[in-house]
This record gives sequence, C-alpha cells and structure tokens, in this order.
Amino acid sequence: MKIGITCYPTYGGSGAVATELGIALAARGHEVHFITYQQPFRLPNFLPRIFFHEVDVGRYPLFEYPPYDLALAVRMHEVVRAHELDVLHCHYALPHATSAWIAREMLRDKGDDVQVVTTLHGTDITIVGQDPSFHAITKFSIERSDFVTAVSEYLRRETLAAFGCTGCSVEVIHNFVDPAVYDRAAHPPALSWLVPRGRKVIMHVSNMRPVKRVRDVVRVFAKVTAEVPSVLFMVGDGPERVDAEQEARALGVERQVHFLGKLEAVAPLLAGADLFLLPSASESFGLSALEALSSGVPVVSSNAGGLSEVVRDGVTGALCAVGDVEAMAAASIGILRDADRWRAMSEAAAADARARFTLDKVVERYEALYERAVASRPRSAAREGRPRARTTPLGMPAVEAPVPVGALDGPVVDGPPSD
Ligand code: GMT
Repeated sequence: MKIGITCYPTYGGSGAVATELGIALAARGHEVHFITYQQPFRLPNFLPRIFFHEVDVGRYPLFEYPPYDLALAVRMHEVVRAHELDVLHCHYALPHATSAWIAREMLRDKGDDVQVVTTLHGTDITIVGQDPSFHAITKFSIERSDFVTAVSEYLRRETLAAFGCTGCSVEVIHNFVDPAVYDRAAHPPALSWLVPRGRKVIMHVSNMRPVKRVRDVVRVFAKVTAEVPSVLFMVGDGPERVDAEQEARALGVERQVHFLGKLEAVAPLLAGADLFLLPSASESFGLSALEALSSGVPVVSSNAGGLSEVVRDGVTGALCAVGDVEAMAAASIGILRDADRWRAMSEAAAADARARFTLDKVVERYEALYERAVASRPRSAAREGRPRARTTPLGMPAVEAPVPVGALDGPVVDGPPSD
C-alpha cells in the first residue's frame, strides 16, 4: 500500500507514534510518505520505501498568520496525485484532518480520491478541539474522516462526549512500543557516572508543559530521596522547566536533580532507571510511561485519563490522584525500598508492555484498518485509467521523483502543485 502520514514533526508523543508507525509500515513493505513542515524527529536518514515531502508555507507581508493548513492541503493533494497514495493518515485532528478533507475534495473535483484516516491523540480532543474557536471545525473534520481512531478508551469516550460525532465510529488502537529498543538488557549503563554509589535513579521524560505538573515530580522526588537516597533525571524541555528548577532549589535538592534537556534517544537512559514519575493533570495515553514499563521501570503516575489503561496499579506501578504528592511519594518509597517487590514489578512491567502494546500487533491493526479503508473506496475512473502526470510551470508533463529521507539538506523542491 502507499500511505501518506502527517503529524507534528517536532517533539511530542503523537509525532513519535506516527513516525515509528511509518518506519514499521515501510519495514513491512509499504511505501510511506511523510508530509509535514519538518523531517520528523524520530525519523533517521535513508530508510527504504520512506519519503519526506516538506510543506513550505509561503510568506507574504499580508499574512500575519501564514495559512499552514492550506499549504498542507495543497501538498497532500499533490503527493497523493504524484505517488498514487491509497491512504492519508493524519495524526492529531487539527489542522491535519481538516487539510486532508480539503485535499480529498480537491481530488474528487478531478474524479480522483483518497481515504482519510485520523488518529486522535489527546489535546486535539481534550483542550484545543474544545476551544470555541476550533470546536466546530474539529467535529466536522472528525466526521468527514473515513476512519477515526483514538489512542485509548478514555480518549474515545471523551471524543464522543465532546463532539457527539454523529455518523462516525471511533476505534481504539492503543499506542505501541518497540520491545527490542525499550529493553533494559539492550543498553549499557549510560548515567552511572552521574549517580553516587547506592542511590536509586528516578526519571521523568516530557515536554514540560503545564499539563505534566513537573513541580510535582520534584516534590515527590524530595520526599522519596529523604527516605531512599536517590537521583532525579529530568529529560526533555519546555515552559515549566524553570519552575521545576526553582522547586528543586526551594526544596534543597537541586544537586540531586539533573536536567538533561531534549534528547532523541531515551531508551538507553530508561534502561538505567529504577522508577519513572508521571504525575500529569491529563494524559490520553502516556507514551513515555509505556516506554518506561517496556524498559522494566515501574511507573508511579497520576490516574488521569488513559494512564489506567497503561499502568496496572500495584502490578507494574502505582496510580494516585492528580496532585497527591504524598501518595505518589509513599508508593515510590514502597517500591524502591523492597528489592524483591521492585524486581517483581520491573519484570511484570516489561512483560505486560510486551503482551499488550508490542509494535507488531498494533501495526497489524493499522494495516487491517488501511485495508478496510481501501476496500471501502469507490472505484474511481481516474485511478483506473488516467496516468498520473504532473505539470511543470511551462505546461510540460513531468513525473515527480520521490525524495528519499535524508537526501534533503534544504527545503524540498519537487515541483509545483499538479493543477
Ligand atoms: O495532545 C497532546 O498534548 C500532544 C500529544 C503529543 O503530540 O505528544 O500528546 C498526546 O499524545 C500522545 C501520543 O498518543 C499520548 O501519549 C499523550 O498522552 C497525549 N497527551 C495528552 O493527552 C496530554
């Protein structure tokens, strides 16, 4: 199959999921075209059957707000036509599903078509999509998608509650993890030089937005290290980092808290962790928690949103009320103090992640969904008979050569739109 994937390419769980899905699909023989404004951060160079099409938003003095969604729609339309894509898979509803709808309308105008699959990830439903400025277009774009998935049961329920979503069904396909990468045994110790002898390693990974409650991470840590000497590694960056740093100073633990900044590969770090903290106010799934569990790291988290679908309370970690720092600290101390309990939880975490969220099983579900999408597509005269040629500015027919990932040092220039 030929699949277009659009996501937010910078740091974030939805971009990570979309990219790893694309890589896995290409490894299974599909042709995958990423259509975004930047090469996705988890996409390495030169992978067979993977192509990257950059969306360039033209600048014009009149545009105080350059219309990315329109530029994306045009690029989607162009890539579908040039490469005969079967499916456009949008990760995060806004504006991706809206742009895909526009692109599909443009295709239909010329007797062509594409199937639009939208995966809802979190704040596209729980925050952004419910903003009065975006509610109607989010609902419309979800309803006009051919297939809609959500990354948790929680998010599916939220979607139906917030949008009603008449005429569409939302299928739950959980996020996934590559157990060969997130494997405790696969990485040599990466942080031991920063960890004084006998101390436990506690970790948090996030984009440090307010929803992650990073101050709570530091507060929990301060209570834990008073009982079980530990070191805290804060991985990632974001607007709340300074607050977390300030909290560490205020609680007198700043020398035990290391801020490592944004890092592309967290698996080697997780492999050396004893406990993962995720006290988020809201979390539709919690991909970082899953990556920790797969690495054999028990997770102490809030019970917000879909986290209870990922962390098994008392088995692979502990779930506490949002903001209940005391309970999170007590749960952490209980796990870290008892070596036998820690080992049992670590093993259960790695086993449960592999049993329920392993990459292969989840990718098969997306493949099956694409197959259903393609099977439900009306047969199009254009797709059957008309060869797809692109037109140069001078009106000469041109065939677009796909641009392999990594072959791009500057912006992608692969010709003007087809029409
Ligand atoms: O919705 C967001 O806040 C952004 C999004 C992202 O790109 O990181 O995060 C969401 O999607 C992830 C991948 O599916 C989930 O693991 C996160 O739980 C979810 N974030 C929230 O719900 C806050």
